[in-house]
Amino acid sequence: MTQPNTATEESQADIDARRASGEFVRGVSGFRGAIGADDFPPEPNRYHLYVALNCPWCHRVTLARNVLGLADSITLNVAFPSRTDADDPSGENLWQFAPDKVPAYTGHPLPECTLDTASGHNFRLVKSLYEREGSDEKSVPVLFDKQSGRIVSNESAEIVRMLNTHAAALGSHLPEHARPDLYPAALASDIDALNTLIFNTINNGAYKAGFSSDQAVYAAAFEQYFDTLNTLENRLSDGRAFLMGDAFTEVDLRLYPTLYRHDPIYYVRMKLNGARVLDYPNLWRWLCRVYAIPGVPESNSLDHCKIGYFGRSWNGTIALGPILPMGYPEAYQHPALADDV
Ligand SMILES: N[C@@H](CCC(=O)N[C@@H](CS)C(=O)NCC(=O)O)C(=O)O
Repeated sequence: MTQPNTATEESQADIDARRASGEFVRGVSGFRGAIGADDFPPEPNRYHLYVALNCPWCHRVTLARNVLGLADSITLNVAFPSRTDADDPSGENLWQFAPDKVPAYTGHPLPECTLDTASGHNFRLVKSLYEREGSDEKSVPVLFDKQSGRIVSNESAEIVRMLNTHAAALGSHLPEHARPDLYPAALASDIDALNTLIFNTINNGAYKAGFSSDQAVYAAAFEQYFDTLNTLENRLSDGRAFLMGDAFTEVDLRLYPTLYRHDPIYYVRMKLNGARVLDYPNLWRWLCRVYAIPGVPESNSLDHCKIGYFGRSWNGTIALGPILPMGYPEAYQHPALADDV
């Protein structure tokens, strides 16, 4: 069995036994093509992303697309936040394109949701994109080549990296001096090391806590999650703006989707109620600082996240809080809230 890249995926060893014992174990993405390889040259207006906004892995790629100035040259389709139900003829738990669907939570269709506008088949399900390639995978995000009609990649960590590497050739509207370099060579090994900690204890750790049905697994994930929040809080205590220093990099981009979801969703849904991000002054100001970067607020929707995470929870009702000190995501525009805690 190939050694997992621990910054991107978790060990698959004894996966059936671990899952049977109640541990949530995330599978590994099978499509690992790359823009820049022979069959996928970097060109403007050629590539497309299929995402669900409640998915934190998709959030990585919508963030990269926006902050790298690629929103005009890489098109995007957004699946409905709730997957198919048990009575769906094609099966349960499948990502669907259903822009007319009306969630009880909003009482109106979700403006971000779209049909499949890229494959030329107007597929109802993401699964159909994979079936065309003889695969039984069904996950999002999917980076798709509109010219060849093929899936390039379904691994968010690698999609973020290739968009950063080829941003100019892919048609970024940002001049180089105004475009962040998410993976500067000089910081590469430090970024990889911190990515590994954050992937295992925060990004995937949240699922290990919230989706595992074994108390010991949950407790270990809970402890590691808050240990890492403490580590990051201390790391930011020297006044640095971002995790690697003055510049926003990939490690900030990969931490943000989890902390953005923590107070309004994970605190309840993943039973990570040890503390709010608001209780960590440096981390709170960092979260607000990232939220203030052009393109970041538009990269996601808390409504989609709430419908996706709570709509499939124990009784399907959507948690409305927090309301104090104020509602979310408005609170992310108020770094000073941490002063009053
Ligand atoms: N390693 C993948 C994970 C993607 C993933 O797990 N996506 C979830 C949504 S949050 C999904 O579609 N799961 C359905 C499935 O895997 O069948 C990545 O980072 O892109």
